[in-house]
Amino acid sequence: IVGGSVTPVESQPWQAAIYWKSSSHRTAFLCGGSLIAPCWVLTAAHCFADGQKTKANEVSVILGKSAINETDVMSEQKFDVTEVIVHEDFDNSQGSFNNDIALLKIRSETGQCARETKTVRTVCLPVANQALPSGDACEIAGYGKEKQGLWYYSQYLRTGKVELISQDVCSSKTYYGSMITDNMFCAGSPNWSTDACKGDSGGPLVCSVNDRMVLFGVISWGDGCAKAFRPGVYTRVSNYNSWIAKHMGQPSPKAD
Ligand code: 4AZ
Repeated sequence: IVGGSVTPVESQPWQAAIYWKSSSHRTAFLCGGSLIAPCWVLTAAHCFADGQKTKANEVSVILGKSAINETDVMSEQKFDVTEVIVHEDFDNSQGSFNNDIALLKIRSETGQCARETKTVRTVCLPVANQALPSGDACEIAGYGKEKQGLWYYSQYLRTGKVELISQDVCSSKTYYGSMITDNMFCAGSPNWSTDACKGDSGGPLVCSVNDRMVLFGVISWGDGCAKAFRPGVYTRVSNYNSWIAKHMGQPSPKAD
């Protein structure tokens, strides 16, 4: 996150840290994610597009983590991944990421899913096709870079405030033009100071609705970080309610 501030994981308790265990048994930080149900983390498809990284047994997840290089056994919960479900229509061939969404099924060594604590809890999903007005303020979080070009990631979980940008503005020529599909939306800060950056992908963009934090976006892509007219681009989660329900093995919820 560029331009944000360090935050304890208690304020983003759905934040997941996703790791990749290579064949040489080295563990590397891969992406962010969000806990949407006790056994399920929602993240970005492009984190696993490498083919190589789609093997569930090479992926692990830690919840409740405030510092990326420190282990706090009291607040963290560690999981293996039993399923990596990448969206069937994920497409990175048009210069952007369309349908950049994936689900991970998590299971602890003792066969459990996540337990709710002060540092670990699920985030709400939006109602299907729910969209908020442009200009509404939301927040993003992650362990990604604090500036484009730095060779290291943030040591601590950070959060930043961004405002929703209308589809018309973001797909105008001064912004991203035709790279923006209906499955994406843009968000940035008015002076371009705050943005997601490398390493934040897969993580949450949450907005408050009736005093509940709702996961409207998955951090997906952008041209650099915190550049003028190049806001962060997010997967529009409210387009995927039935995809999520189908893959979590639940009947799709009725619209109210
Ligand atoms: C990345 O490389 C990335 N400024 C994520 C978000 C943004 C740019 C790059 C948005 O993971």
